[in-house]
Amino acid sequence: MNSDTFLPPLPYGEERSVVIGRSRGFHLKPPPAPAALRDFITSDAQLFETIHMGSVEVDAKRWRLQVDGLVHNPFSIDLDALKRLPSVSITAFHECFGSPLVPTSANLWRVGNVRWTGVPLAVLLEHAQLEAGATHVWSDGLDSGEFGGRSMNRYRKDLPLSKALSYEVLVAYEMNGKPLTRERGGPVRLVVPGWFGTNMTKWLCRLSVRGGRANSPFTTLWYNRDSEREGEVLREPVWSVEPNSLITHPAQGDTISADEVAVKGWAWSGNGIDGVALSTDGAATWLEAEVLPRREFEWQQFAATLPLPQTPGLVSIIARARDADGSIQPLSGTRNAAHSTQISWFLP
Ligand SMILES: Nc1nc2c(c(=O)[nH]1)N[C@H]1C(S)=C(S)[C@@H](COP(=O)(O)O)O[C@H]1N2
Ligand SMILES: [Mo]
Repeated sequence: MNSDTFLPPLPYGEERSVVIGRSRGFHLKPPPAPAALRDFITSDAQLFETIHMGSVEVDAKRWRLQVDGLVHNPFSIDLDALKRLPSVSITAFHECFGSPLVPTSANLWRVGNVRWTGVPLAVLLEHAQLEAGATHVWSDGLDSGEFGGRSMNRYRKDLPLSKALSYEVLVAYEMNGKPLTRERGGPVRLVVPGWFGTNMTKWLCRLSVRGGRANSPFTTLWYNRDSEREGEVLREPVWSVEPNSLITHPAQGDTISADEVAVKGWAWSGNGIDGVALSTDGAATWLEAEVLPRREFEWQQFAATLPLPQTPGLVSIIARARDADGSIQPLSGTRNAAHSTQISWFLP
C-alpha cells in the first residue's frame, strides 16, 4: 500500500472520534432530466450527489478544521468560531466531471446551480500567514473506504495558490441557506466555484499548505485528462469547467403546434459564457440566443424564439455555448458535446 494512501492522525486528537457514522460505500444520486431543472436555484432534493467511498456522519460539536503546513501560524478552529468569521455567499453552478466521463448518447447531466455560504479560504490562509515556498493547498475529507480497487483513509485534493486565494473559494457550512447535510459534506466542505465538483472536498478536516501537488489517488490517479496544446499532449487535473449547456424548454418529446418554438436553457463554464447558438436544421444554420450576463459563478440563462422548418415532423434543437475565451462546445465526441432536444410539431 502506498504510504500516502493511509494518512497519519491529526495532531489535535484522533480524527476518527468526530466520525459517528460509518461510510456507506459508493453513492451516486443522478440529477433529474434537463426539463426538470427549470429553477435558477437547484434544490437539495434535485441536486446530484457523487460520493466515492461513502458519506460520514460527523459530530459537529467535536469537529475542528486544522490549518497547517508551510505557514507561520498553524491553528485549528471549531464550527462556532468559523461561523463567527465574516461570511460570504456565492451562487455557482456545480458540475461533476463524471457527467458523463466519456461521450454517451444518454447524457447524465450531473449539474445544478446553488448558493453556498461560508468563510473565504483566503481569510483562513491570511490568518495562517503563508511561508516562502508555498504553492498549493491540500484539503482532506474525513471519509474512508474503498474506491477503484484502492483502500484509503481520507479523500485528498489540492488547489494551486492562485485559485485558493481567489475570493470565491469558500470553506462552506451552508447550501441554499441551510446547514450542509451529511450527504452534502456537512458540517463543512470546500467550495471551488468555476471548477469541477471533485475539487470541493466534503467532510473537510484539514487544509495543509505545501510546496507541490498532493500525491493522492484523487489527485494523481483519477481526475486528470489529456489536453493538447501546441501539438503537445499534457496531462492536467480537471480544474476549470469547459463550456457546457442544457435545454430546459421545450422538454424532450414535447409536441408543438405553432410555427415557432420558445427555447430556454442554462449555459455555464469556469470563466463565464459569452454566447449560445441554437440550430433546428442539424447544425447547418445557427441563431444567437439572448444570454444573461454572469455576476458571480452562476449558470446563465439563454432564450430565443426559433422558427420551425417548413415541413412538420420531428425536429431536433441543438444548443451550443461558447465561453469568454472563445472555446466552444463540440458537436460530438467530448464529455461537453452539445445537447439536443427532440420535439414533434404539426401545423396549427
Ligand atoms: N470527501 C469527499 N469529497 C468529495 C467527494 C468525495 O467522494 N469525498 N466527491 C467529489 C465529487 S467527484 C463531486 S462531483 C462533488 C459532489 O458534491 P455533491 O455530492 O454535494 O453534489 O463532491 C466532491 N467532494
Ligand atoms: Mo465528480
